[in-house]
Amino acid sequence: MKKKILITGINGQDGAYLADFLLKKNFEVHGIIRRTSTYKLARLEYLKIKDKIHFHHSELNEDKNIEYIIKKIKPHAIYNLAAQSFVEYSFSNPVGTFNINYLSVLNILEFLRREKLDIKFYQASTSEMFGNTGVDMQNENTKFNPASPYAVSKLTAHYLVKNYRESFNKFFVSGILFNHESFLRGGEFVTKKIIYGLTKIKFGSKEVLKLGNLDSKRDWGHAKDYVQAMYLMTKSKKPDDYVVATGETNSIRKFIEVACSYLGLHPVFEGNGLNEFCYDKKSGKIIIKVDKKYFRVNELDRLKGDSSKIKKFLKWKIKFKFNDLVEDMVKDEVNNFQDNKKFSFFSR
Ligand code: NAP
Ligand code: F7E
Repeated sequence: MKKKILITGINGQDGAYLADFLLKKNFEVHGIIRRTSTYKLARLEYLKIKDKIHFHHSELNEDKNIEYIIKKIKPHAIYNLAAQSFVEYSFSNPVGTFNINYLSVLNILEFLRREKLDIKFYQASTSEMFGNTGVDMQNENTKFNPASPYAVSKLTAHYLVKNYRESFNKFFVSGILFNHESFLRGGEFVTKKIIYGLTKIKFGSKEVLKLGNLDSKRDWGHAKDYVQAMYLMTKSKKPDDYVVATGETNSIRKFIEVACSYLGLHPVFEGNGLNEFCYDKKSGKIIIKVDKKYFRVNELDRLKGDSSKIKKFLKWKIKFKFNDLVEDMVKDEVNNFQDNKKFSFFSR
């Protein structure tokens, strides 16, 4: 009989890639989705796996419903990927963010403990928990200094998972994942926004792409590599927390330059701060402008992860380096444009 897996947030970027990965490993994949007024299964359709998944309906904070679903399926493992995952939005809705990202996690862990259910639990922790650290590379021993309500909500959930593991001898783990991207990334996140916006310009749009802080730096990897790390953590003999990152950091400006190189655009940046803009040397047209609207109340300036632990103990390997990631995102975006923008992952 196939082992059953339950994924919350299955129609998000990571949920879709993880479901695809686990189906290929012959697991029976169950996923929780919530009802929305617009169609939301595009990622699972893009990967051609929608019909292979067993769907269950619930908001993550509908405690009784979630408990019912877990009891009915009795999965081998739960991957908790559902979250209010947009950092910027968490400043305007901290209560909602905390509700989903922390309280819902507490309810699931408490249910597993109370009911003595022997189910492995994976929690989607994040490099945002580090905040501005002042150290070159962040690893499992780096002090946390969260800089947004999102980061605080994730850090409290992270500590909860650790506390339950240590107090009740449970197989509960957290992956501290640095930014990971793909064609399936939500349209509000900066990498997708840049690639989509520049591809649109390449295909003839006169629109100017508006962005915020071009100086902030992130350690960007590919979501396909990172879902493999999630699986390795749940497969390992001993439950533990691991940092997952590429070890390379780049600015938003650099991301734009590399994306332009794959799209055949020639970006030239001029001006400073809020007056900075970028034009295409070949056409002379302005393609990007900095806009105050996209700056954050509190910014996390720079992230660079040290993933030696997972590489050493779980033999995790990276396939996509920074340039490979950008190239892959551009390739898939261009294909989608040529296919009349069949797939869309924009929430607003
Ligand atoms: P994502 O694309 O935003 O997906 C999040 C998923 O959570 C979506 O399917 C969403 O459903 C679901 N969700 C949100 N609120 C919910 C609720 N109240 N009830 C039920 N489902 C709800 O995020 P992702 O990039 O795949 O990330 C997956 C997880 O990893 C998240 O927990 C995120 O915080 C964390 N993380 C991400 C990164 C990264 O760089 N991608 C790095 C570190 C950690 P709808 O589609 O219906 O909105
Ligand atoms: O911002 C800057 C922005 O929204 C990255 C989530 O998956 O990764 C993600 O969080 C940087 C920030 O991702 C725009 O100020 C400039 O410095 O793409 P982002 P994030 O905030 O790093 C972590 C690991 C998670 O856990 C989260 O769930 O880009 N930036 N201009 C901009 N950002 C956005 N969104 N839009 C802009 O126009």
